[in-house]
Amino acid sequence: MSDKHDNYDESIQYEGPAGGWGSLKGMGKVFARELSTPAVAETLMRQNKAGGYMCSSCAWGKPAHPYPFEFCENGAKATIWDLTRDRCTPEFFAEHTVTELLDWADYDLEMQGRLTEPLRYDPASDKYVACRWDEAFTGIARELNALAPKSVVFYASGKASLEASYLYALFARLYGNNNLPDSSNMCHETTSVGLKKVTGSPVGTCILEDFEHCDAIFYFGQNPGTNSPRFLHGLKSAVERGCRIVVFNPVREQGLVRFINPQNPAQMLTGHATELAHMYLQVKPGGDIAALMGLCKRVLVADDAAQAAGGPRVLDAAFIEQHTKGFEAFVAKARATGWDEIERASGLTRADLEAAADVYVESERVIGVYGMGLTQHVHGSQAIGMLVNLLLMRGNIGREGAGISPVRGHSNVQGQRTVGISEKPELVPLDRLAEMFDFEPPREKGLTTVDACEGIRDGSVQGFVSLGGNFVRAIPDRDVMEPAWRQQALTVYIATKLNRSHLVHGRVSYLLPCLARPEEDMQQSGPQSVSIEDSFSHIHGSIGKRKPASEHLLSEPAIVAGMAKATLAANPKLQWDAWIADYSRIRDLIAETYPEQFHDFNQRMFQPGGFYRGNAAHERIWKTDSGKAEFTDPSVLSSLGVGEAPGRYHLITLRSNDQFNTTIYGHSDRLRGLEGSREIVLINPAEMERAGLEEGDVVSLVGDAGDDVQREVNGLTVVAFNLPDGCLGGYYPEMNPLVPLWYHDQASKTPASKGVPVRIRRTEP
Ligand SMILES: Nc1nc2c(c(=O)[nH]1)N[C@H]1C(S)=C(S)[C@@H](COP(=O)(O)OP(=O)(O)OC[C@H]3O[C@@H](n4cnc5c(=O)[nH]c(N)nc54)[C@H](O)[C@@H]3O)O[C@H]1N2
Ligand SMILES: Nc1nc2c(c(=O)[nH]1)N[C@H]1C(S)=C(S)[C@@H](COP(=O)(O)OP(=O)(O)OC[C@H]3O[C@@H](n4cnc5c(=O)[nH]c(N)nc54)[C@H](O)[C@@H]3O)O[C@H]1N2
Ligand SMILES: [Mo]
Repeated sequence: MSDKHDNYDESIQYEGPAGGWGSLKGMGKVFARELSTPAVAETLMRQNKAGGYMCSSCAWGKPAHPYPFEFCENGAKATIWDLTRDRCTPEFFAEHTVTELLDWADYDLEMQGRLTEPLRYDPASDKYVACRWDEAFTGIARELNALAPKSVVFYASGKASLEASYLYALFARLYGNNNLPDSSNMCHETTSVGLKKVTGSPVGTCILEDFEHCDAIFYFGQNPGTNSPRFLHGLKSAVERGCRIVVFNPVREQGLVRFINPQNPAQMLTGHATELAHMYLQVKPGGDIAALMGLCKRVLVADDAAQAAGGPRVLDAAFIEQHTKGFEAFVAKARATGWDEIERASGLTRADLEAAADVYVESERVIGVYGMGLTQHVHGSQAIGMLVNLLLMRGNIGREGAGISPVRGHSNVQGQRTVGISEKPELVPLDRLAEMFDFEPPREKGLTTVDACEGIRDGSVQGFVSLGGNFVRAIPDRDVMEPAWRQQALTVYIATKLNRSHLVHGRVSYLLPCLARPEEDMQQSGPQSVSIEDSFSHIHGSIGKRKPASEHLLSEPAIVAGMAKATLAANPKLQWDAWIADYSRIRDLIAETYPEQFHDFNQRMFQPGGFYRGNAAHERIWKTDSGKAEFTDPSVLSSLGVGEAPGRYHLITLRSNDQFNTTIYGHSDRLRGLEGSREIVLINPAEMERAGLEEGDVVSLVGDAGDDVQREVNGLTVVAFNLPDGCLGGYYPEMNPLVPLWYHDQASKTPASKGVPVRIRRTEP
C-alpha cells in the first residue's frame, strides 16, 4: 500500500496517452484539436518533472518521484490553452474596435488565441494597432516619467517566474514605489498576514512528505478536485493508510467525497471509487470560527477528563508551555462560548462537532488544510487563527506529519512574494537592495489590490502596469471600477491572451504579448530556464521547449527589462541587457538578495522534488512579535462581515472545473453535476420554496451590504443545489459586481468573495 507507484488510482491518474488524453478529447474543440499534436504530447510528458516544464496551472507540489504522467486534467488544459494554434493578430484588431469587443464574452476573447505582436491603443480609430517593441518601451517610459511615481501601480498575477518577478519588483522600486500588489491580495493575503501573525511564517509549514505521515487532515474550504487535482493522489494514499479526513465546506465537493474519475463519468456509476472524507460537515459560509471553537471546546473537555482520570494529557502541555503565548485567554474564551452560539454561527450540530473533535484527539499527527473558504471572508484572518489554535493545542505544528497547509493558487504566486513583489516594504530586504543597486529604495507602504482600486476610483492612481492577469475582471465592484479605470493616464498589459482588462484601457495603453512558460526562451547565451516556488516552499526549474507562438514575442523578463531600461536613468549596477542575455545572472542576484534561502540557486534549481527554501515555523522558530506561536482569542464567531437578516442570503462565489480564474475553458462544472451555463444561482430546495421560487426561474441578485451603491447581476437561472440554508452559490467572475470593494478581510484586505450579502429579486415576466 505504501508504494504510491503501484497503487495509483486510474480514477484520476492518466493511465496513458490513450486513456487520459482520449478522455480530454470530449472536452471541446480546442482541446481535441491540440491534443493530437506532438508538441502538446511532448510538453505534457515533461510536465512537473525535474528538468521538465512546471505546469502553469496550480501551485501544488512537484514530487521527487513523479508518476509517469504527473499532470491532471486541468494542468493539461492549461498547457493546451497556452499551446493553441489560434492567433490573435493585428489583423484581428484591425477588424474590431475596442468598443465592439467590450460586448464579447470572456470566453470568446481568449478563444481568439495567442497575442502575436506588441500593440498600442489608437484613440482615433478606437483600435489596438501594431507597434515595434522599442516604440512601446519608449512610449511607456515617456508616460511613466511624466507621472508621479506614487501614482503608478505594478500589479502581478501569480504566474510569472521568480526571474521575471524579481526584476519587476526591482523596477518598481527603482522607479519609486512599493505599489506591488499581487493576485495574492485577492487570494491568500489573509494567509500572508493572518498566518504570519500567529506562527511568524507567511506560508504553510508542511512539506509534501507530511501527507505521507499524518493521521488526520482537517480540511477547510478548499476544492482539490477542481483546483489542485494532483493533491487527490496524496489524499487517496493517506486514506488508504488509515488517515481520516474531516471536511468543512458548505458545498459537498465531489472531489472530497469520493475519488471519482474526472475523465470518465461512467466510472462514477460503477462505484469504483475511494471514499475520501471520513466526515463531511456542511458548515455555513463564514461558520468556520464557530466550528473550530466547538472543536477546541471539546478538546479541552477531553483534557479535563484525562487529567481527572490521571491519564496522559490530551493537550501537549510541554509544547504549549515552551512554544506558545496566549493560551489562558484563549481557553477562557473557549470555555465561555456556549454551544448554542456555536451551533447557530456554524450551522452544525454539537454532536457532529464533538465527533469531529474526537477524530482530532485520537490522531497523533494532524494537518490543517485550507483555501479560499477561509481566506475570502471579512474575518478570514481570525478563522486562520482559530485553525492554528486547534493545531497548537496538541503541538501539531513543526513536526513530521503535522502542520498547517494553505493550498496556494497560481503556480508561482508564493514565489512572487518571496522575491520581492510585495506592497509591504518590511517584508523586503530594502537595505540589501540599496547596497546592491546603489539607490535609495522607497520605504513608504505600497498599495494592496483594494487600496489600488480605491486610488483608481479617487483618481490618485494614474498608471497601471500588469504582469499577467485580468485585474478588472477579478476585482470586486466591477461595475463601479470599470468606468473609473478608464480615467487613468496609462495602462500596460503584459499578457498571453486577450481579456476584458485590456479593453478597459487608460488614455494611453499598450498590450504586450509574452512567451508562455512551455515555450522556448532563447536569449544571447542560449535557451533559458526559469523557476517557480510551489505551495511547500520548494523551488523548481522549468524549461520551455515549444516553438514560440510568434516570432515577435518577448519573454516576461525581457519585457520588464525593456521597460525598465527605457524608463530609468543609466546606472552601472543595472545590467538589464546582461541579465536578459543569461538568466542565471538574475538568479545570482536573487541568491545575493536572499542568501539563506537561495544560496547556490543555479546549482540546485533542477534538484528532483525542488529545493526547500526553509520555513522557520516548520523548525518551531516563531518569528512573531512575541517570539512564540500565538493563540488568539477571536472577537467574532462568524467570519461574515454583514449579519443575517430576513431575505438576505450570503453568496459564495465559486470556481467550476472548466475555468482557471477568469479564463473560462468551457461551460461545464462536471464535478458538481452542472452543465451548460454559468449564468445560474444555486439555492437549496427548502430555501427555494420559502422564497417562492421554482427551478428554472430567472432572477436578479442585488447587493445587500447596507451601503448606497446599487449592485446587481441579472438573468440568473435558479438551480436547486445541496447548500446550507441562508446561502447561495454563483460563479466567479460573473458575480463580481456584487462584491463591495470595502467588504474584505479586516487584517489583510483580501476581498470577502465567499460571504457576499445579497437579495433575490424576481424578474417580472
Ligand atoms: N482548475 C482551476 N484550478 C485553480 C484555479 C481555477 O480557477 N481553476 N484557481 C487557482 C487559484 S488562483 C486559487 S487561489 C486556487 C483556489 O482554490 P480553492 O481555495 O479551492 O478556492 P475556491 O474554489 O474559490 O473555493 C474553495 C472552497 O471553499 C468553499 N467555501 C466557500 N465558503 C466557505 C466557508 O465559509 N467555509 C468553508 N469551510 N468553505 C467555504 C467552497 O464551497 C469551495 O469548495 O485554485 C487555483 N487552481
Ligand atoms: N468573486 C471572486 N473574485 C475573485 C476570486 C473568487 O474566488 N471570487 N478569486 C480571486 C483570486 S484567488 C485570484 S488569484 C484572482 C485572479 O486574478 P488574476 O490573476 O488577475 O486573473 P487570471 O484570471 O488568473 O488572469 C488571466 C489572464 O492572465 C494572462 N496570462 C495567462 N498566462 C500568462 C502568462 O504566462 N504570462 C502573462 N503575462 N499573462 C498570462 C492571460 O491574458 C489571461 O487572460 O481573482 C480573485 N477574484
Ligand atoms: Mo488565487
